[in-house]
Amino acid sequence: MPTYRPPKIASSEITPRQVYVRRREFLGAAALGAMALYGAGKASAAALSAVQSKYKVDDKTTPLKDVTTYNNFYEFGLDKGDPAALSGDFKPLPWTVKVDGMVNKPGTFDIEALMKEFPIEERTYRMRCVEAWSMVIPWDGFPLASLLDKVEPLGSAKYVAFETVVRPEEMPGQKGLFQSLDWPYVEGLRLDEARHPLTLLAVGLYGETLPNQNGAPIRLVVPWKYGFKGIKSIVRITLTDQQPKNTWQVTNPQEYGFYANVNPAVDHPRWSQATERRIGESGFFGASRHPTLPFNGYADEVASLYAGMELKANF
Ligand SMILES: Nc1nc2c(c(=O)[nH]1)N[C@H]1C(S)=C(S)[C@@H](COP(=O)(O)O)O[C@H]1N2
Ligand SMILES: [Mo]
Repeated sequence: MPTYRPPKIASSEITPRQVYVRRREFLGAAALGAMALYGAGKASAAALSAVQSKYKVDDKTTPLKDVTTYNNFYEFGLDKGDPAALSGDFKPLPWTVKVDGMVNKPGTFDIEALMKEFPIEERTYRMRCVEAWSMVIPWDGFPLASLLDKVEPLGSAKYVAFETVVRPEEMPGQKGLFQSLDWPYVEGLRLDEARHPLTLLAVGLYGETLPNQNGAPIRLVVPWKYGFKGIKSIVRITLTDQQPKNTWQVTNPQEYGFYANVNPAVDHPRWSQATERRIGESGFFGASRHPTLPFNGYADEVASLYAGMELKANF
């Protein structure tokens, strides 16, 4: 029952008065309670023993404080500060991920067991949001390919579909007075993209388990694509021969596509994608801007996946 659909634009770009007023009503006293809990949630972050990986960009990493307080996670609200402030009630453990569909060995896997089974690597990736800001984040995780190998995709599988948990009792954005997106949040990759060695299932950042606001306990990281492909708090992964739906394309197909490869040559209909604001860096004229690179700087590794494809049409 979507009672209210926001305009086809992120709240960071505009906050219509209607949304703003309803947000304030809905936050009310509950927000204060959640903020207190946030302190407790942070204290529960556990150290990870990760091995350094060769995947490491030289850019200065974004301060932890920015990585954990400037977030997009609409299940917890529309503003950048909402996920940190309102995710204190969320319980990331215990957790299982169901992997099913076109595979030989479907299964439901305990996340803590997977973290013991697969070596955890630390990889510093450039991350680029479709809203023209970016961060540089040291993620801890294992390649999605490791999990896919375990379930043995059938030869006929062509895509991988992902689904976020639905828990309105713990995720205030899922039961707000307004409906921002259709839940669950869903995403998808082509199977060759999913198997690419850069594609990571992150379970931590900066050497500690993932904070709730960053997608605890397990989220996708695909560094050559816009940030929205990085679906958080994953409960299901399904191998399929049909191109999966993805939440932002469903919400606004004119502006967001399936591929979402970072491309400075293809502007968003309402803003340029040529440069990006690097969060946590400030310059004399405000946050410093960096040129946006094709495939977010990962062209050498991934451009061949799209050989012969018209990238303007397949945005
Ligand atoms: N389930 C879910 N996953 C999500 C989102 C969301 O709203 N819900 N936002 C996406 C967007 S737009 C971005 S930019 C990244 C932000 O990840 P970060 O907060 O860890 O930087 O998460 C992505 N994954
Ligand atoms: Mo984003």
